[in-house]
Amino acid sequence: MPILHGFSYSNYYNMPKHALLYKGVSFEEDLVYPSAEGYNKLSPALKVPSLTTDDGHHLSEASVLCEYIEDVYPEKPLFPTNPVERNKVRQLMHMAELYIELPNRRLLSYSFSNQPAPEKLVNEVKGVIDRGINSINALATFDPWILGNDFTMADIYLYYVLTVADMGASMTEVDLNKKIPGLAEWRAALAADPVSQRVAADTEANREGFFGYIKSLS
Ligand SMILES: N[C@@H](CCC(=O)N[C@@H](CS)C(=O)NCC(=O)O)C(=O)O
Repeated sequence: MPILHGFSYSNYYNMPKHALLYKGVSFEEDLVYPSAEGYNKLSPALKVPSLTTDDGHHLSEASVLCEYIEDVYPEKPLFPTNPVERNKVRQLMHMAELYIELPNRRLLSYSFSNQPAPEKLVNEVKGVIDRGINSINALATFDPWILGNDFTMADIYLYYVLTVADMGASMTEVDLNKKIPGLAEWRAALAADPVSQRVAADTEANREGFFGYIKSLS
């Protein structure tokens, strides 16, 4: 049985977790924070999530785990078979990560400590998010899923990226729901899914543990 390492408050952890749950794969969860002794053996970059495969190999980086899960558990596919469509899914995942997740992530420490972020930083972040908005508007149909009829890994990826975008939004004042037509309805539909609800409940259950971990670092 594969073991998913990390903690539920991590939006990156929740991406492969949602994929495993969606596909009905049995897996173990190992609650671990990146500063744990020996974690570098699971993730050389000391990032959550990481995964130990059935045969004992350690993999890390959320998008890589998502691809691995698809390769090893092809039932209930989350990537199309057509190469162009398959790459559109990957394109959307990359764009969501590079232009929505990562800029907003630069504001997380300010959000966690309730401190205002420097204006220069907020402006830099907003510039990158604009690219993300244009990219998603160019590719997504939200009809009903991001790329059309089939629910894909891009749906899972963007859904959890938005968790961090929500935290950044208090500082950037960028309302993605207004800037990306269809996003709010799509997000509500996905939030109602039992897998999303299970992941959300686990995230909430880890809130105290996660903030205790953050406190222990300072
Ligand atoms: N590129 C990594 C990023 C994952 C990431 O940033 N995870 C956070 C938790 S949400 C983490 O481990 N942070 C610890 C740190 O940066 O030291 C991935 O795709 O898995």
